[in-house]
Amino acid sequence: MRSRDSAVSLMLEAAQKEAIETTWDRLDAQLPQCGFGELGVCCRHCMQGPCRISPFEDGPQRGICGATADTMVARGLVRAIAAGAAAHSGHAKHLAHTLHKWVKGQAPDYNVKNEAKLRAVAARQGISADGLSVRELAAKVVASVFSQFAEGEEPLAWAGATVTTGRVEALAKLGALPVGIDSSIAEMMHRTHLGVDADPVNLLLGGISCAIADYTGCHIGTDLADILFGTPVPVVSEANMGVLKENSVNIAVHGHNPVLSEVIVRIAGEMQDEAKAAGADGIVLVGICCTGNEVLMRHGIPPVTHGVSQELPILTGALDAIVVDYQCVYPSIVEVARCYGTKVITTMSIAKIQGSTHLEFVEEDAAGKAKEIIGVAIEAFKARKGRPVNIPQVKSKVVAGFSVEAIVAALAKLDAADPLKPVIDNIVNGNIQGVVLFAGCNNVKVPQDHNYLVMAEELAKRDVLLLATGCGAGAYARQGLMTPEATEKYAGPGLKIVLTAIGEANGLGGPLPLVLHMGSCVDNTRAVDLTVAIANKLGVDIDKLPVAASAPEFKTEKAVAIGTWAVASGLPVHLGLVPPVLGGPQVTSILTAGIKDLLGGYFIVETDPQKAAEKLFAAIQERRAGLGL
Ligand code: BF8
Ligand code: SF4
Repeated sequence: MRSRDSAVSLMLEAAQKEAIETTWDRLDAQLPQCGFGELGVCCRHCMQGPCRISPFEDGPQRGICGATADTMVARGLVRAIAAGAAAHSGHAKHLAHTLHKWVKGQAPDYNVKNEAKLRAVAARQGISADGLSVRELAAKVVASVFSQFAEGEEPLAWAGATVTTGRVEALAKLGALPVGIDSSIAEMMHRTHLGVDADPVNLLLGGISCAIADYTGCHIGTDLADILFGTPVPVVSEANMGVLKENSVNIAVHGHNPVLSEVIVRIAGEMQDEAKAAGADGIVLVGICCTGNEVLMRHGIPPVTHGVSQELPILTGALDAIVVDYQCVYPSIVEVARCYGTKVITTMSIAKIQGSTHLEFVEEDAAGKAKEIIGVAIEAFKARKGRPVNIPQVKSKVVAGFSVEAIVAALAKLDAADPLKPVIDNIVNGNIQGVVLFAGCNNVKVPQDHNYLVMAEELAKRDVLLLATGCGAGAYARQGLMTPEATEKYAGPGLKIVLTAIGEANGLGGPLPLVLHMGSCVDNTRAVDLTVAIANKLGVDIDKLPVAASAPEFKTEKAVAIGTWAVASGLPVHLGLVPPVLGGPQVTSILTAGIKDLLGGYFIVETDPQKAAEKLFAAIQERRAGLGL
């Protein structure tokens, strides 16, 4: 089985019939994958290499420079964290520059859509708003953001202000509080160069520090997106390929940053008549990956697919354009698109793909660029009109939009004076056993969505409250688990009581969805905010709470960075694939055991999703016992 998603399975059959190569075919062509790489014991950090460490005693045990297996494994891992941090914080920096351009009057298509969030973020960061206009206050917030990237001398203020004081102290004790996002990334590149840091323990501590830099970038990304585009509130939509419409101009937005897609959403609304003039019923906008999450959360734009299956909506023959920004965009979409007349439009100077159409996006003329992009899609529709399409009639209802603000507002309907109290009371009385955040990607090595589904069903049955972000949220959206109906079907009795009480207090006439969609991958920080609020209210640190995270099908370096900061924040973190560390016994033991004594969090590696759910539930029970529950 390649996927649990029936739309994906149908499209894979079509791919086979039409001899279209997909990511699954390319995995097959790669097999068997390199055993040294899988264990993390190959190194190309200098031109004397590549060096490999033999898993057998009679083979080489050191690289040419003398690096051991643990050194190689640790260096590889922390470089992955640095790359993830560079990606997330590049995204955050892009938002900061957009807000900065608006401050300077150079980005007329943007605005501070959520002044309350701007004020809340400023207050949290100790920025006085006294006597300032919105623009002046935004300028101060932007300056504060830029200071987080620079070469500082103080620990990152945006991290310090958003976690518990206990976390700050625990990280400070380890010397793992970064002083600048960019400097932290650069330092990891320095330390992993030939002949610098060879101590695996020291490298891992550096990796944790860099992961905190990643967290800071993610948090900035979420804060600024909310300020510019609004904080999500619950929204009902649909997910999967059945949302495409034969006689509409179908446009997918793909990548991560809402800077472009937000404007496309607005301009698509304004260009419906132009689409109709071209003979279409209108424009249907859909999302892929985290750009899709961003526009689902804020506008109810339906996600069409995620991650590993991103080539497949093209095979419907109905997709007129895929507009991409950056991250997680497979270059192969251009090859598939060629066969179906779909236009792949790249928009960022740092992310081009040969064979695509490049329309460089600039914030100074965002609406103009969006019009140009949608115009290309309308032309593609005209060329496609009349050709047969193959749209799988598969789609699910999805209720998304659960920012912390939205969750607190929903809880306030139960207890206006003390909104967190109902959650805490129900954790104490056992109706809610704990909370698990599902994060991360799909990975072609796992049947798509399988681990997510097995684990959610098992944990829900055991009364665990489920949150999700990224392609994990996408999996649950496509599979119908973000609905009240899924709560009725899968939630254990205690969880059902709580989700129903909140839903009914909010006039939904039924429960909240089984899995709460908290947004894109940078929005994992929303889950941290919720956890920190609960920890602070209880007066305990995060590492005592019955809260855990899982990345059951993780893929990217960004996911490695997030997993590491989730551990650093004190959570047990499940990984559903084996990361390339097993060749380094010391590193493996630190990540799965030793780190628990230092930070409370640790990795649980378990490829069997049923066993993984049991292990996470056991971790939750251990913490409940620690709290005397
Ligand atoms: O940032 S979950 S495949 S799309 S990395 Fe990428 Fe992974 Fe999807 Fe979003 Ni996150
Ligand atoms: Fe080999 Fe050392 Fe160079 Fe890596 S850094 S390639 S282990 S010589």
